[in-house]
Amino acid sequence: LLGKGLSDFILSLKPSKCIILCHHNADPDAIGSAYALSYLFNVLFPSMDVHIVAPEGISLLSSKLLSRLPSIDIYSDFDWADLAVMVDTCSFVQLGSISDKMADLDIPLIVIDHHLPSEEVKCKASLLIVNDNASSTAEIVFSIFEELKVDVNRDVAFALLVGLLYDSRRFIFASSNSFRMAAYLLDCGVDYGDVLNVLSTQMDVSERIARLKAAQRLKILRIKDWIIALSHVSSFEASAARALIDLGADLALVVGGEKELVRLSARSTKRFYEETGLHLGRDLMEPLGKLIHGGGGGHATAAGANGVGDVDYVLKICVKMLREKLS
Ligand SMILES: [Mn+2]
Repeated sequence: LLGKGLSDFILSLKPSKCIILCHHNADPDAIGSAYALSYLFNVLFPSMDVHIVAPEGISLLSSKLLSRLPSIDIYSDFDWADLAVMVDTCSFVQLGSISDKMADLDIPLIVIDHHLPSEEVKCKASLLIVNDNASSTAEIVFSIFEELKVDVNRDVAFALLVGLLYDSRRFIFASSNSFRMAAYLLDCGVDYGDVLNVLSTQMDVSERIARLKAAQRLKILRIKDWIIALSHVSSFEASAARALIDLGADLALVVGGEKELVRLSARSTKRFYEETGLHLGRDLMEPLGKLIHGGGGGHATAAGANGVGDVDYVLKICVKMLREKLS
């Protein structure tokens, strides 16, 4: 039993100061989970001091989440503690500036995560609460509340639901347990619209203009049954390529950069990769990078290259290679 193990372990230690550690650029799952845990610890161990430590800062969405919660200090370092709890963080490297300090520190360490811990963390941890089937760390933390029969208040419910939605990518990676948890948290009085609001981001104006320009300058090419979209922008070529995929292209090639130095960003749908076997990094961007006296590479459906040449030249070579590969 996760929760019982956790509370028994802490009770046996009688710590006076606990730090809850979050990974670099802590995301809403890490921060939501840390917030909920600090609440839980305050209820269960009122004499224990609890500090949330995010050594490499928190993400923009996390600060939006925090602005909706009762004010709580987030520290960037700590001088002393006699218990450490690492949330949503599976290696010490993710702790950035305090990673060495943590690796050398000799205090009990509890790890709560939905990623499998690194060997180093596994060796160091006194207690591992890890479930890689959980959608999020928030889901694990919620199960601890449930098991220990500690009521979540509306703020904790809000923080956990934001964490769950963020990491499950709004229920794309979710189990029946995730839905049960969400239903329970909504019944605590959380407004679902508010949760979605925290997670919605307005894209930067220059990025939106780049995407629109990519659409305006679009050339459409059919190779067999595939729709290929070609375009160029001065910056945000990767975002523009993603946007063209959203518009309906099977493959998008967008050149970015000024004058002779160019960057090419390629994106394809999963279906394009599955049916053609064309790996954008290996089959297209790597050889292209060499041809344009630069470099290239990447993943199967997302890759890039940079080098020398103008927009038309680079796209022409790329399309020629594409025709050869697809025929
Ligand atoms: Mn997570």
